[in-house]
Amino acid sequence: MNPVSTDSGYACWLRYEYIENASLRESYLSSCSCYSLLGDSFILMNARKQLAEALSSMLGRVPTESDTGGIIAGTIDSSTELRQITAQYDFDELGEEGYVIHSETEGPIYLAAASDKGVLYAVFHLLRLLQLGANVRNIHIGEKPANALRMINHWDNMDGSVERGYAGRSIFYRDNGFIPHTDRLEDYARLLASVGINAITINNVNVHPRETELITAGLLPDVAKVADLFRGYGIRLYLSINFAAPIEIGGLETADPLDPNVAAWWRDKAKEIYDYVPDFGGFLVKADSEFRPGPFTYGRNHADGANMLADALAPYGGEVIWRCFVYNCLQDWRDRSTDRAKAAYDHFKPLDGQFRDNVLLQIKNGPMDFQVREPVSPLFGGLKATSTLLEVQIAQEYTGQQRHLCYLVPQWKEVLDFDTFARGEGSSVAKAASGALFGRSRGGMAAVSNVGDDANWTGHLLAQANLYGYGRLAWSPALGADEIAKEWIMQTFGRDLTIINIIQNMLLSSLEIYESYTAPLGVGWMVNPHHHYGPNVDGYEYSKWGTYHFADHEGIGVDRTAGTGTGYASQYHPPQSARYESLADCPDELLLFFHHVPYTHVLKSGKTVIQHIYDSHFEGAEQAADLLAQWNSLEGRIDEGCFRQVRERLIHQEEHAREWRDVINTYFYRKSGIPDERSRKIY
Ligand code: GCV
Repeated sequence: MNPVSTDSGYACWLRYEYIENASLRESYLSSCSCYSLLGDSFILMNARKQLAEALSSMLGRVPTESDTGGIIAGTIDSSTELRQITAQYDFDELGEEGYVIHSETEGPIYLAAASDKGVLYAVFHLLRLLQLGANVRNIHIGEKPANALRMINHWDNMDGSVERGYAGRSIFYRDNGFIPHTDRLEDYARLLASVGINAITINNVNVHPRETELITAGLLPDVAKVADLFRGYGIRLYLSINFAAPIEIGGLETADPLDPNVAAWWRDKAKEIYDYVPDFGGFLVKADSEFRPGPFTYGRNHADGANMLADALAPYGGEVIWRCFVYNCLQDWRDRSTDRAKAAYDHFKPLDGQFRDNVLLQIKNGPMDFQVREPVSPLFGGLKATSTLLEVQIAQEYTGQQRHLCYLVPQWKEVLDFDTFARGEGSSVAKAASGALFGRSRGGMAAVSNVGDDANWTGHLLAQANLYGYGRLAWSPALGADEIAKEWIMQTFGRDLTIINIIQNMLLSSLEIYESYTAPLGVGWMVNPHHHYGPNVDGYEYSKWGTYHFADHEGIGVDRTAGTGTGYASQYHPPQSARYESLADCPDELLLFFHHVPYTHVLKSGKTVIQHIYDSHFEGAEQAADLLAQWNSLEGRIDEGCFRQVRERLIHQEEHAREWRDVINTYFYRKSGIPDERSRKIY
C-alpha cells in the first residue's frame, strides 16, 4: 500500500484492517494462514501479492505459501485437484471472467476460474468476505458478471486538468505529458479490479490537440506503459480519439469516413497502436457533439463514421464505442418546437442495425445530461440490433460536485430497473444495456470517473461509495443500493453497528435530499452556467443549450407530449409512452419534464406544484442540516482525519442547501405571487 496516512482515506475500501475480534480472527486463521496461488502471470502475481498483503494485515500474521491447505487458488487448467473439486461447476457457463469459491466445513478454500482474471476476481471476493466478517466455511459460490464491459471513462486532459473533475488534478498527466511514477496508478488499478472494472479510457472525450497525439509514436510508448500496468489487473485500455485526427496529425485534407485514404490512414494507425498495445481495447468517440468534429461535416452519418473506425480495429479484436450524446447545442431559445431530449433517439434509432458488430453505442442514462432527475433514455429498448453501453456519471457534475453528499447508486438502480417494454414486460434497461435482452454478448456500462489526485481520491470521502457502488453494480445490477452501501461502509469504516447504521442512513437518504432542495419535479438545470454549481433558476433559460423550464407567472414545465408538445413522450414503448403522455398518470417526480402545468396543479401527493416546491426546499435544507448532525454523532468513533474532512464538506452542504432553498423559493414566490401555506420565510 501507498505510504500516505490512512487518515486521508487513501486506502478506500481496501484497508484490510486488523481484525480485533479474537474469535473471528482465530477462525479465519484456521482457514487462511497459508495459501497456494498457482501460476505466475502478471495478473496472478498481483493476485498473490494482494492476497498475502491483505491476509497479513487483517490476521496479523504473514501467511505461508504452501499447497497443503489454507487457500488454494488458480485456473482450472493449472491443477487437477482444483479441477476435480470444482467439477460440479460449469466453467463454460461462468465464462472468461467468472469464478468459483468453494469450501466445505473443513479443508481448503478453493478459488478456481477459467482465466487468470477470474482468479483475481475470486481473490478480491474472498478478501471482501473477510473484511465483512462473513463465514468462509461451506461456501459454494459460482459468480460471473452480468455485463461484458464494465468501463471507467476519464475526462482527464494532458495538461493535468480534469473536465468536470472535483477531486484535484489528473492522476495520469501533468504538463502535457504522463506522470512518470506510477505507484498511485497501480493503487487505482487495484481499486478498480477489486470491484470488477475491466476497461478504462484514460483521456477526455473532448480530445484537444495534445491528446490527439496519444495515438502517435511520440506518446504511444507511454500509453503502452499504462496499458501494461492496467493489464496486470485485468483492465483493458481504450483511448478517446479525435475524429479529425487524419487532418490534424495525419496531413490529410479530409476526415471523410468514406474517403479511401482516410480509411487507410486509420488502418495504418490501428496497426501502429497494436504494435505498442497488443490488447488495445479500441476507441471511444464523441463526434458531432458540442463542437467536436464528426462525419456530419462530410454529409455522412454516425454509422459511416463508426464503421470505418471499427473496420480498422477489427483485425486486432478492437472495438469502437460511439457516444450518442448528440444534439444541437446552438438552439434558439425562442424556438419551442426543437427538443434536445429527442435528439439522441432521432439521430440513432434510424441507424439501428447498421453498425458493425464491434461497435457499441454509449448512451447517457437520461436524454439530457446527468441531471439529478431525468427519465431514462428511450434509446434503451429503442435500439434492438446494436450493442449498447449505459453511461452514468460518477463525477457529481450536477449532483453537488463532491462537495454535497449524494450517493448515486439508487439513481443508477432506478435506471437499470426501468422497464422499457421493448420485448414486453420485464425488458429492463439492465438487460437492454448488457445486450441479454436481444441475444447480444457485448454490452454493459461506462461511467465518468470521479477520481483525482486528492489524498482521498474523490474529494468528498463519502463519494468513494459512488466509485465502489458503480463497479459493484456494473458487475451485478441485481445488487441493492443498501447492500452496496453497507459493504462499502464496513470495508471503509469497520464493523461497528452504530457507525454502519448512521452512514448507511446518510448515504441512502442523500440523493432524495439533494433532489429536494435543488431543481423540482424533473425540470432540471437551474444551475450557474459553465461550472454548473449552485442555484441559478434562469442560468440556462435564454441560452443556446436547449435546457429550458419555461417558468412564467402562471406555471412551469416542458410539454413533451405527442398531443400538444414536442412529442418526446412517444419515443418510449407503450405503456411507458402513454404513462408519460397522460397528465394524470405521469409520476410526480417527472411531471415538469413532460408537462407544462400551472403552479396550482395538484400532484398525486395532494399538494399543489407551488406548495411542493416550498415544502421540498424547506424540508431538504433541514435534512441537509440533519446529515451534518448525524455525522457529528460519529465524532470519536471513527478516525479523526476522516471525520474532519467529511464534516467540513457537510458544513458547506448545509449552508449551500439553504442558499438553494432561498433562491428557488424566492424565485417561484416572486413569479407566482402565491404565498407559502405555512408562511415560512421567503425573500
Ligand atoms: C466531456 C456535458 C458536460 C461536458 C461533457 C459533456 C459530454 O455537457 O458538461 O463537460 O464533456 O457533457 O458528456 O461529452
